[in-house]
Amino acid sequence: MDGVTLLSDYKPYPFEIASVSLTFRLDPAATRVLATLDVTPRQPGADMVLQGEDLTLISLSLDGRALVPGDYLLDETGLTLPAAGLPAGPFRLQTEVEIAPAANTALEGLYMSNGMYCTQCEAEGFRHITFYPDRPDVMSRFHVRIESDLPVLLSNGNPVGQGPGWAEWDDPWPKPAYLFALVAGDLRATSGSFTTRSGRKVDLNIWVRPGDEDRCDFALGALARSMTWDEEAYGREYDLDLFNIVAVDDFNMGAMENKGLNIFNSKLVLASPETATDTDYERIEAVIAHEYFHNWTGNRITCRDWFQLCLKEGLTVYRDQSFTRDVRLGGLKRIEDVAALRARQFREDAGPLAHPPRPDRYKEINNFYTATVYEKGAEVVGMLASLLGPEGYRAALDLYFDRHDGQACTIEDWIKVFEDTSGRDLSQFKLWYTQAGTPKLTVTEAYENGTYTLEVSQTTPPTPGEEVKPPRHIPLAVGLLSPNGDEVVPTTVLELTEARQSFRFEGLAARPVPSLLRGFSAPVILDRATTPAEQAFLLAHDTDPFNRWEAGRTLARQTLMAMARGEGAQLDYLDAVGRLIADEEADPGFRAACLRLPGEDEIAAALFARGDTPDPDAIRAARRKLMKMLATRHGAALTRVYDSCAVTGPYSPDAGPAGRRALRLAVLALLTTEDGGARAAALFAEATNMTESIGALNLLVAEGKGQGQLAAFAARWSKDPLVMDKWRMAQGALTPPEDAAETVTRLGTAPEFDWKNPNRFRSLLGGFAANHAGFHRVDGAGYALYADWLLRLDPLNPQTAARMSTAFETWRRYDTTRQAHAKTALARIAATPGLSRDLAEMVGRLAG
Ligand code: 0A1
Ligand code: ZN
Repeated sequence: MDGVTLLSDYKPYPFEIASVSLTFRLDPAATRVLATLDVTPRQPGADMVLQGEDLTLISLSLDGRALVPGDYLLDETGLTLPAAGLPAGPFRLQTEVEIAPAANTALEGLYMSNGMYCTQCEAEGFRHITFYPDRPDVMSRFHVRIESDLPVLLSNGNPVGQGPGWAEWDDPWPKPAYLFALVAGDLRATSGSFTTRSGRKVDLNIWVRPGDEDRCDFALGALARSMTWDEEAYGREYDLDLFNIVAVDDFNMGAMENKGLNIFNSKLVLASPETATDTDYERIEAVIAHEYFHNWTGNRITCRDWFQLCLKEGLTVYRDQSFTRDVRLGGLKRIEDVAALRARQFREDAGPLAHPPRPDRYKEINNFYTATVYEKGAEVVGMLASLLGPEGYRAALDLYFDRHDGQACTIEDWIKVFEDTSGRDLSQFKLWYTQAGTPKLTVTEAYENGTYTLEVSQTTPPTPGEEVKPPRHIPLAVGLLSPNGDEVVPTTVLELTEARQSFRFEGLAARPVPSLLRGFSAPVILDRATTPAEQAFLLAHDTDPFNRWEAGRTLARQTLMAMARGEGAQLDYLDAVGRLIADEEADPGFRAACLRLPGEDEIAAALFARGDTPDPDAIRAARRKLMKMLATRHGAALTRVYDSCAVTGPYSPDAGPAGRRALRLAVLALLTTEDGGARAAALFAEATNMTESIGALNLLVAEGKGQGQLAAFAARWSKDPLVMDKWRMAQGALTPPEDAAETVTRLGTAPEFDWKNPNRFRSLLGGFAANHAGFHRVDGAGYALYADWLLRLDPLNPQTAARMSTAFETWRRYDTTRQAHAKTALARIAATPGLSRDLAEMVGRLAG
């Protein structure tokens, strides 16, 4: 098939490369890379294929003998050495190539960012550095020499020598090329140390540009917390004497787990109270943990091929989510994770880009760093943990590390450790990895003579290329409450394996109220006829914090759906919110999560799922109207909360004060619909931290106000691009829809807007894509503008252009006028000559 890679075509690499030695003579326009590969053939008669793209070959030799063009084949994908010219035993292959890091705008391979050299090799970036088997199952020991006048020269592993203009590094752990990293620049370290529980002292450094050193302390603390947690929760220790983190300004993703030398997008390292929000702090801690945890789940045990990406990513996300739950407020974290899963992964699963956590084909692997691989991959690990219980899960993980350390593995290997430790057959469970789509559970119930029966049926709608969906193995956590609110059956995990099953609970004194899918025990959609009164009851009484929130969310969503169809608001909802505002016992962060209304995209998805055609303008109007109704009805109580829960004293990003600030802002969002923005303007004027400053500004912008505050903010922060990203994001995402496209155009054409930097591009265009009614404007102006920007970015940075194209994944939900505009925009992109493989694959799938 044309340009398609298939899982079923996997073949082991026929050569072993025990060690590789690299020398980099750094130069912005003409860097020389000399590579020496020690090769042992494993399969007689095999050609040796080395990937290499955009490399100028200077020389090539085998066991010291120079090769000439007739000895090899060179094309735009790489170099092939025919078997006939290769020795039968071990040999040494040497290459020299030239590359141009300063011209590398794709930010893949070796590139420059603000005068510093850095690398990004996952998934297939190493082929832009030198000729090499650029696949994760080829693991070798790397020795690296860097020659440059820059003061700081870093690579993986341990430093083994340095002098004026050079440094050498040696990584004792064999690794695939995607974990290679090099950094060179004028950098400053914030340093610390960590002693592992077996007594190894590890030096920790966070490297940043001069001037940013004062924003590294939080990240350094987060790293030490992660190291401790992995020892305690998984028994995993760090395995080198040095752990370096480098912050770079131009980066396509969040961060990268290169062995001993993590490279981070600077927005996920740098934090100070004045410049970072509570959410930024939480994210920084989670991503530091995520990359650190990869040292075992990803680096020591890696993936056999890129189809197995969720082996490392799903597990590592599960690990970082568990870490955050342990170090912050667990119940609230689960709520945030599920809200994000639904917003991104359920949306993906319901549209043209749906794919299984382990896909079986791709054109461009970079397009599969998705919510399904990461977040659904984590849910699948969480289901294994709840099916086996904490001890069973830990036993399986211990076996995984014992059995597979140093290997490149598959999902089959992973499932086998769970089968071997539990004695259970998980072949049906494996469908979670190999099939796309979100199962729907339909629940009916009966109560008679003290016996309560739940009848559960499951179906999964077809997804692109997958019509037949057999039943899945689903853990369904259930509790039962008595009518007076006591828990009569504590959480029990039911296992669904059939299309239809029933479960009986006996000896009950009265008909219970069920609390289903506690803790969101499986990534499914629950469909059960329920009344607003029952949801309000659960919101008040459920012992499971997730389900309390879920009940409130369901009430809010149903009210908003009804209002978007022109019906009135539900009184049960309005009253339940009143009780919640007054409930001083409940955690403030939890109350904040309950007070935030579902977003416009979530309402649109819910309407579409029940067969309606969502109208973005009606949805927006309904949401604003409901906020106003809440403010009118509960104004006095809201004002009391707002006035009484201000956080004073020195700033701390901990969950306690962050939750109080979140509650205050959630309350302010409601009050702002009624007070003309007076309180938000006052908060903006007096705020001493970014959480409140940008929180207040967001609310003003959403009201179509805040021009003065926007100008003041820009005047204060114009020299700080990461802070200005928040300013751009606010305007892209929240400017009222009629003005949004024009605002984005104005900001995007301003001279200071460096759209080639992915953070800048994402803040403005990603913000705009989240402006539901603005992006989906009925005249198609939103789609057209967005397509223009994707086409502008694609020739320079295909990866980011392709990722951002997912804004179009929901176009089939809307009316035929909007659909026609979206199709026109996608067709215009598809018809553009020279489109990257990344974006071409995405628009093909989006339009399909
Ligand atoms: N493995 C990293 C994510 C990552 C993936 C691809 C990249 O470039 C294309 C960069 C980073 C992680 O999970 O954090
Ligand atoms: Zn990861």
